[in-house]
Amino acid sequence: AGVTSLLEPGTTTDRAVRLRAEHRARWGADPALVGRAPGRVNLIGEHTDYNGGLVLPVALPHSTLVSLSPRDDGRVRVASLQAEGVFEAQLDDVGPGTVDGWAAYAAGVLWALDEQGVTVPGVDLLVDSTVPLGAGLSSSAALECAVAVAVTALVGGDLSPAGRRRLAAACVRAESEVAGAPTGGMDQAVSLLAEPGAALLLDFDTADGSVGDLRHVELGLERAGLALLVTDTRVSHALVDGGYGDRRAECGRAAEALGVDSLRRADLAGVEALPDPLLRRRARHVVGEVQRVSGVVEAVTAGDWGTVGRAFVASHASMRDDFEISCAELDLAVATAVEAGALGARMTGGGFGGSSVALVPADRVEAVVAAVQRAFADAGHRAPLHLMATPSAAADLV
Ligand code: GAF
Repeated sequence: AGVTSLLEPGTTTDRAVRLRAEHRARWGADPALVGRAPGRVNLIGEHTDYNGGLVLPVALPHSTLVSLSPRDDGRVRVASLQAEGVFEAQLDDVGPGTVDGWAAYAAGVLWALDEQGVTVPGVDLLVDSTVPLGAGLSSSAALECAVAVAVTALVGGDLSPAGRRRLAAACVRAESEVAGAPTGGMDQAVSLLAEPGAALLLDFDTADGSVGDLRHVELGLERAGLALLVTDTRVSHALVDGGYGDRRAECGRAAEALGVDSLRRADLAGVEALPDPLLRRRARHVVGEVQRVSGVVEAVTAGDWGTVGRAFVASHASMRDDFEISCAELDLAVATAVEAGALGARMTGGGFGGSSVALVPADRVEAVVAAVQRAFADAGHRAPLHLMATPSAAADLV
C-alpha cells in the first residue's frame, strides 16, 4: 500500500454540484443553499472536555455537505448519498426519544435550534460526507454542524464567532438529548471554530461545561516538513455504546471523591491518594492529559516537535493503561507508526476502536502507511484506512 491508498477529502465545489443535482432529483426543488462542516482529529487532550479540561483538535479537510430547501408545511425529510432510506417527520414531533439512527444527528439540530428560540421552517435535507463514519473522526459532529450552518444561513441568523458558539451548544444538545450520545463539546466547537493551518486550543473550565477561552495555535507543519497521518483501524466505535458513558460516570465519581467540581481542579498528589484504584487510574489520566495539552502547545510554539511526539506517546500509554479505552488494533497502529519513523502517535477520539493520529516527517508518510498495512495483515486484522489530516477551515456555506 502506498500513498495512493489514502482516503481523499474530495473537492468541495465538485461535490456540491453533484449534491445539488441529486437534491433536485430526489426532492423536486433546487436547494436554497449548501452547508459544509469538517470532521476533526484531536491532537491531544482526550476525555478532558467533559472534565473541564483542555483539548487541541484540528479540523479535517474531509467534510459533510448538507443541501437544504425549505418547505411550508412544517415537515422535515432527511436522506444521505451514503445511506439507504429516508427519515420523515413533522418538525413538531422531533425531539428526545423520537428519532432513531443517524438522522437523529440532523433532525436533532432542528429541535435544538428551536429550543434556542430560532424559528425553524420545515426542510428537505440531503447529506454527502467524506468523513469516515464511526471512525472516531466526528462524522456526527460534522453532520450536526453542517445542518446548523445551513439552517442558520437560511433564517438569516448569526454566523459570527459568538453565533458559532451558540450553534456548537445546540449541536451538543442534539447529540446528547436526541441522538443519545453524551458528547463533551470538543467536536462541535472545532468543526464550527477552526482555522486552516492551526489547531484549536479549547478550555472547558466553565460553570456549565461549555467552551470558555479558545486560541488558534498556528502549527506550521509544512514548514517543519511534517504531516499528520490518521489511521482508521475500522474497529467499530460508537459513542452511544456504554464505554464512553461509563468513563464519564467514573470521572464524576473521582471528582466527587476528591471533593472538586471537576477533575480540572484535581492535583496529582490528591489523585494518587485516592483509595479506589480504578478511580485513581481514571483521574490520573485526566490530570496528566490536561498537563500534556499545555506542554504540547508550548512545544509547538517553540518548534520543539520531538517533545510533541513524546507527549503523543505518553498520552497513548495513559489511555491504554490508566483510562483503558484503547484496543489491540490501536496499540499496533501506534507502535508500528513510531517504529517506522513517526515522531509520535496516539489513539484519538472517544476510543474503543476508531482512529490513531501520527506526527510523521512528510517523506516518511508512505513508509509508515506501508508498515502499518503490513503489521495489520500479519496480525490478521482487517486492512486499515489512512488519510492526511491537513488542518482545515471551519464549517461554512459552500
Ligand atoms: C468524543 C466526544 F464527543 C468528545 O466530546 C470527547 O469527549 C472525545 O470523545 C474524547 O476526547 O469525540
